[in-house]
Amino acid sequence: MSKIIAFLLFSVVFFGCQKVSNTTVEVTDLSLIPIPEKLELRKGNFAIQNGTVVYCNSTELLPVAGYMNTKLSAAMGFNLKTIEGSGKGINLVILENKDKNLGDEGYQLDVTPAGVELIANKANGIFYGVQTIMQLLPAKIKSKTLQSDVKWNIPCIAIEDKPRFPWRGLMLDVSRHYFTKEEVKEYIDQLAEYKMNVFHWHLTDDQGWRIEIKSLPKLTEKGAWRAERVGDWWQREPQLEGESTSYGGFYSHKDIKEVVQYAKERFVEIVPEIDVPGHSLATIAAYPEISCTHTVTDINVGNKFYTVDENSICVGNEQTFDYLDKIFTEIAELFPSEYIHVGGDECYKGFWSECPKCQKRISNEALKNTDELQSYFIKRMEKMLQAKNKKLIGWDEILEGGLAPNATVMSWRGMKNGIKAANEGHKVIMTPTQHCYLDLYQGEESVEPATYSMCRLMDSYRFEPVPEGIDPNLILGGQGNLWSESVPTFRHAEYMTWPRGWALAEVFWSSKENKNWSNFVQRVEKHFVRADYGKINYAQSMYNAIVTPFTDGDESFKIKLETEIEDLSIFYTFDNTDPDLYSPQYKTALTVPKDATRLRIMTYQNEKPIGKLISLTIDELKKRINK
Ligand code: TNX
Repeated sequence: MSKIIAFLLFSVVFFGCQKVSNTTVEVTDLSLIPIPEKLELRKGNFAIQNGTVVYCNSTELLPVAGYMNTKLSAAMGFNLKTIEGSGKGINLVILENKDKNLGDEGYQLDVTPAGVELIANKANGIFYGVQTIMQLLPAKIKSKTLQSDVKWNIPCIAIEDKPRFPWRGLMLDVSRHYFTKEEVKEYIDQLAEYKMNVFHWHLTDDQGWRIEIKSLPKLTEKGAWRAERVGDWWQREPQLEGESTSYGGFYSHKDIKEVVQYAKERFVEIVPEIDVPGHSLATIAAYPEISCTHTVTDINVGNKFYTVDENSICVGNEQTFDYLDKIFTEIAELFPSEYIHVGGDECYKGFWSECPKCQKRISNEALKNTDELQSYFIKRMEKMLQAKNKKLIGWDEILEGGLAPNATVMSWRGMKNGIKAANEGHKVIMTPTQHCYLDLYQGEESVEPATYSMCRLMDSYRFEPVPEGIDPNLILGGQGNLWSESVPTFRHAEYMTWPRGWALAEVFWSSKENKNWSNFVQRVEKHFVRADYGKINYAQSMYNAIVTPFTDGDESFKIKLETEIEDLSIFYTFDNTDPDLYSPQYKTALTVPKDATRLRIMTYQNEKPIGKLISLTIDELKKRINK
């Protein structure tokens, strides 16, 4: 009962003191992510039953109704009949007289015991309303097998909702590790359920070229395959002479068209990235003639190579631009997106400094240095894309040496470069590492798969994409980025993406005022249950303790323990036994007993163990102080 009261209170506080009537609905049924703009809970339910009809007032909505039926029918065990028109049941309605307030993606949902009415200006809004309906249904709806013991009730509710930002993205790097077409579709499906609308597809990098280019077949014949390795990234043994290149894969034109169509049905725009002029080792391996030294190399397997092996294409060579024109012609034809991402990040320019053709370009174009050579390259790429009716996006390094006139900047090295670009009047997508990098640790690193640096769920949730003093219209939105150096499987991609991706979905969709960390965490816990039914992996790192060793003023060594979320208790031992509810409970910074060798930590929620057992040697802890 207290949960219900808590939610009602929450509704009043966070939805502008609206009238909220008493209800029998459990909070479990009302755990919407992202949180809607306005919500009013009412008495009663609408029950979806065998025979419930979905009415569409426009043919445009038939695919949305079809999508909804596919999502619901497996668990429900029956199909929802779809009829054009209107009637008693679930009505999907595109407004003839547009409601300015709802914009292109907003919707209004009205659920009464008699029926459901979902209205919007466009099919996009209806699609997002359908996501809300699905999240209002019991968690078992996520199951792909029949759940016969469930009443498919939707609580009576009135919702008015629209996104804060037009760009709500996730990026997946399919170069460092390859993900199949089916996995990519699954990723798109998952992000769309949280009302995200951009899938940035990082298709090329030093460890693999993943898209068929018919006019340059070696890009995939050679560039898509490398020797198989499983060891730690950057510590791997390079490909050996004569070793088979059995690891990899690529997407054919047919595959790409299929994925683009799949994304379109989910109102997701795919922004393809071909990363140039750096991160191009796979390109060079396929066509050494467009590198500065023409050295023949193997595809990088995750061994150290930067500055030693060439991975920037030669910008002095005209042939480079002929090849790029071929590549981007096919890319522009395959992807309907108005944007193409050309990378531009971390370009090593050492080989350009030694290359006669690059030097000649520098003098012919009266450029000052290799930074300006990169800027020359990006400006030329912008013209190339414009001729194909596309707009250029690049990582924030494209600012170096001068920004191309109409470029959109993806700010990743913090927000500063995004701010700089916005101050020059450019559009910006904010993806700063400290909030948006889904490849980073999401909790105590000794109990996580190896990666580097930290981005907790809380760090993602507290992200504010619009810096003070910047015109908010120039900030298109933001994006979570999943780089896949240490992501060898799709299950692990899910683990790294959720729940941080849910936090970002709320940052990009919901209004600032409606965000609330502790309420979000409660909803996340409900979504864990939903993900379990959907067999979707996620991380529970938010339950692990935060361990911070420090030296006090008098130089004595102490350890602070905290939790990322509320209502957890921490128990610990120094005596080499596993802690439980009866071990010492953490209250204040710990002083390490003189001869202790190891600290063990366990968190509890409602007296039940949760999270992972953390076990750290005192030496490890000491080392962390100076890090
Ligand atoms: C930087 S972000 C990169 C990627 C790496 C990533 C690892 C960016 C534009 N470049 O190539 O995969 O860090 O976190």
